[in-house]
Amino acid sequence: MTTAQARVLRTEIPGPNSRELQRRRAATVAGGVSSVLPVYITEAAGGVLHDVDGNSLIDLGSGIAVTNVGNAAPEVVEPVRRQVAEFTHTCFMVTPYENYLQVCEELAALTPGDHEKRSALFNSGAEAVENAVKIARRATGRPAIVAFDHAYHGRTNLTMALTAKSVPYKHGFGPFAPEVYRVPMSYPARDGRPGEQVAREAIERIDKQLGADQVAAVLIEPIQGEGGFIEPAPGFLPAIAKWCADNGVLFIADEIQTGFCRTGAWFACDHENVVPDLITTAKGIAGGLPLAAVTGHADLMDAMPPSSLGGTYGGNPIACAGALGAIHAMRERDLAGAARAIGDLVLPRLRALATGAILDVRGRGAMIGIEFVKPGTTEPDPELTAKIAKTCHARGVVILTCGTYGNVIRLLPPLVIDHALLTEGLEVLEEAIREHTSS
Ligand code: PLZ
Repeated sequence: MTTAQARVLRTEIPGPNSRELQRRRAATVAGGVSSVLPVYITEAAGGVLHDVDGNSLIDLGSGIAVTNVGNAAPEVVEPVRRQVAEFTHTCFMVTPYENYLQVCEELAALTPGDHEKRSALFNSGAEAVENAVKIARRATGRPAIVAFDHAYHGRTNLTMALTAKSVPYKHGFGPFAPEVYRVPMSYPARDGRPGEQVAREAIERIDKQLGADQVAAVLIEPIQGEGGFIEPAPGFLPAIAKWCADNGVLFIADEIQTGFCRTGAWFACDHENVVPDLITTAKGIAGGLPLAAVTGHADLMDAMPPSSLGGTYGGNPIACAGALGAIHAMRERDLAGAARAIGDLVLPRLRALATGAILDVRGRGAMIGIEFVKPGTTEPDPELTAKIAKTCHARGVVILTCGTYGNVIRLLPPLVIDHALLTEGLEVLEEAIREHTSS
């Protein structure tokens, strides 16, 4: 394993071998599946990705907030290796095994709130969200689910309905699942309003257009991910959570992107002491192995009839071994602290970039966004954003964009990233921003 934590550029990016693979791909992989940066990876470790042309790229995306513990983290690799040699699969619904229980024990201990909890394990974030909605509807006997502007919850039929953005996620893929209602989200950089005020507007919308007694759950990302790294103004989440509690509506926190130390706490809800009734997790939970969970109040979760939840692979033992290793690494290496240190390093530097093309630099811990606009306006500038990202890619830094308007660059480095490497990646980004904004 090449573990050198350095950026090495031996060819242009993508190099000839990647371009050749990309040609092969076109003849066999479905056209609807895209890659941000078609550089084909052979190995990865910590915060570096090695490609088929001998280049090493700096990873500021963590495979979309997954490899929080670093790529191929030894704490994940070793237990996974052991598990895969012992047994690969039995199906927990057929003959169970202990590490599924251990993951649920960890989830009970780590997720917000000290109430008694139960968890069910699944394979993907979307599957966890689907199940949280199933559980909420069955537990309350109510049909409606409330979601927010800019929300992202997945690409399956129900989660497409819950996701806000049409292109590329939804357009032409309907009809969508019914009984999903959308309300305004607090977006401080654009609405400039106190959190409580936006929450009141959202609640009034629900009360007037729907009626609280029809609502099974309010589903929210405590900091929105794909929608633009939107951190609601203080007071917004607690006000929504309180209304839910007062009205017998379940508060579901989708912490699939924000969870597992990413924002400088185990979960983003922790920052405002919000305790969700149900929480969905995935991504960072297992250091790169596919695993997701719904965790919630014991009475809600246990109200589901026998055999009403499950799936062939949910809580696969290899993924559970990965999760236990990843959680161990997060705890032992204090990766929540590491995320805060990343925020402390990155945010001031980005905030010092004086350009009228930046509307906002925001973030918590190692979940950081830069929103680009036409200078002097609030008009989103997705073209500029794409150009900056492309320049970073060409120089060997993997950077992702997001946002309803496609105008946010987001940084999601592995939490174990070497600070010298992170700084080098940042310098590339800063230079790209300067080049494309100085006219
Ligand atoms: N909820 C908050 O961020 C996944 C998706 C990228 P899956 N986000 C990355 C893409 O374009 O498909 C996500 C999320 C939140 C749910 C999901 C869905 O998780 O594991 O991708 O199904």
